[in-house]
Amino acid sequence: MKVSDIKHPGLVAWIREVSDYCTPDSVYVMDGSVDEYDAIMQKSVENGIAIPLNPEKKPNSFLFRSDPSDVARVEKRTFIASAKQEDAGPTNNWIDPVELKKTLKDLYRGCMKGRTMYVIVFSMGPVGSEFSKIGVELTDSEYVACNMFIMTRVGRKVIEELGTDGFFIHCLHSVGKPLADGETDGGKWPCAPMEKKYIAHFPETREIWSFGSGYGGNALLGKKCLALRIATVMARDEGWLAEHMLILKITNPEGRSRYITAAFPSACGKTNLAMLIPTIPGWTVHTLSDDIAWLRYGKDGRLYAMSVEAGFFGVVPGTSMKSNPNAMLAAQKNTIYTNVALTEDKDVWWEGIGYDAPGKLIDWQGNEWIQNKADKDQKPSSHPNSRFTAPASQCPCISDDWEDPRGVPVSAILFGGRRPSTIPLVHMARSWTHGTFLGSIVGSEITAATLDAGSGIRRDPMAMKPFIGYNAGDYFNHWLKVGAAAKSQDLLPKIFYVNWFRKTPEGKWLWPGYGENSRVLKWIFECCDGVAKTVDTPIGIMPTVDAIDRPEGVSEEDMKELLNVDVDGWLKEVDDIRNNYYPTFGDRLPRQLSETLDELEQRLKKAKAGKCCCCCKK
Ligand code: GTP
Ligand code: SPV
Ligand code: MN
Repeated sequence: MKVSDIKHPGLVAWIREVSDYCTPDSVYVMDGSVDEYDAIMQKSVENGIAIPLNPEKKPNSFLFRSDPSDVARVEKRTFIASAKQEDAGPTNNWIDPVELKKTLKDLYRGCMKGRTMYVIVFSMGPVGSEFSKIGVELTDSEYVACNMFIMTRVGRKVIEELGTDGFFIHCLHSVGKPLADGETDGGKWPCAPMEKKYIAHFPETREIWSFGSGYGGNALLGKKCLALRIATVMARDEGWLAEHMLILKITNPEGRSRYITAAFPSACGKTNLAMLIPTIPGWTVHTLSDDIAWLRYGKDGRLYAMSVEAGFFGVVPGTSMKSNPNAMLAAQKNTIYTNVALTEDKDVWWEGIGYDAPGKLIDWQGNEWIQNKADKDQKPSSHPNSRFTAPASQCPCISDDWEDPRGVPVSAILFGGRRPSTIPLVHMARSWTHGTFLGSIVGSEITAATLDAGSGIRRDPMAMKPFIGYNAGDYFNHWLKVGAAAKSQDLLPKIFYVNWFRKTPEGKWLWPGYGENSRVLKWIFECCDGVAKTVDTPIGIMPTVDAIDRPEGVSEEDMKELLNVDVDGWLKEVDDIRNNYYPTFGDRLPRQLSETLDELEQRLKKAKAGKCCCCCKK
């Protein structure tokens, strides 16, 4: 399509302004057709950036290898440029928006020379849903254009929906590598050096300016930039929630379903839980989203979650027919692989795929790689953050209502992270406020190798630390306000804190995880029905030791350990929250949260003194 096919004067003017400034060789408006996708991908193949995979093994699929400096989101180079610094808050990098725009304009001048500028008109959420948001990404990257085609709804139908004066979020992106006359990428992934990368958000004007990175959430601007950072700001203003959550449907043996959302930090198991195959007979799970959910009240007063993406950008290493067959099957065709290894017969391979490397490989950096199991220090063939991009519709367990424009009514919200100790397998909040408190203290324990002086835990509130587009204290307050706006507290989802990552002192998993997590989902389902076996404890409502059937390999002792209330561990936790964590929010921290912390401490102290009224089963 051509720019003259667009009937929205505001959009046309912006496209002209950007193309005059960034000086691409040509401008191309995506219509969203498959032929167009093929043609754009072909261009990457000709540039040597994309490698077509064996059509008998992975039909219509391609491998990209990025630059070693451009392999993941870069939080250090991500900015919330609100007019006032205090509105960006303690969890964000801030630069004055006027200054940042000036810096970026200098970088953007002429930055698309030698390239095509793609106009991607996209919808986050099903096209036509009153809850969806339209964005327009202008990018000089074929990789981004093809990924956006899979991850979002793109092209003609969205352009029609936008009409002549519809609102859209301006998303500007450049890889930051202009080409000299006659120069090509020559097989080298284009990007700018780290100090020139900027992932910039202007929340008041709902704009995103990204420069210098072509990878993932830095460049596919519909995902973390729009559907989380900018969306959190819109959600605050409009009374809803934009969250880093999967959405799943779980159905019991009688055929009754409930919807559950879950927020875990990056690389902590959302894709795996969303596509889980229950090990308990008669239960099934279907997927609606593996990363992002938008939640708002329906007319019936219940909270509804809408899936906003159209594809999965999933972590590859560790994915196998054993750990996540649904993800494996979703990524068999029409898939983009990034930074995995290539086999001699042009298939892909990675660590944890479930079988040995077949012969000589080319690793993610383009070097020959032969598996040597004796060498425990061998560098992996695939980058730990290598990813697959696959259409959600190809997932065998996709839920038939995943594109419902109203979303689905949520029964339970789960928070979780990697916590080798202290946090039990599961506990339930007493109320929405208590649940908001639990979300606010989510953390993932980090290894000794990671530099994070102090507690050894990276707090990641609601799994949203890198994605809250405004002051995190205000965000907590917004959560409380949404809860208080419920027609009745009984209509609200119940909130749970889960932890699949408990370890023994020897460092072995105490809980097998993956499909076995269905046992915990069953207990959560029963809690929603009001029939679960529960016990009141100082930290919240927990399963009795016999409430959850034990998986093979988990002894009764293990189960007791998994469900134990570690009073001393929790008192340390309280101490860390009170002294190191909550003070970072200053006077923006809602009073209800510090009161909930006080209450928790009192309950724990009572239990320690042996005066606990409720749980002391030990
Ligand atoms: P993002 O896409 O980065 O947001 O990640 P995610 O939250 O979707 O994480 P994902 O499901 O891709 O899992 C990340 C890693 O955690 C993989 O290596 C998984 O194998 C591992 N993992 C997932 N679920 C479990 C579990 O229940 N137990 C254990 N031990 N590991 C798990
Ligand atoms: C995450 O980091 O949470 C992801 C990958 O889902 S990215 O899209 O790169 O943000
Ligand atoms: Mn994610």
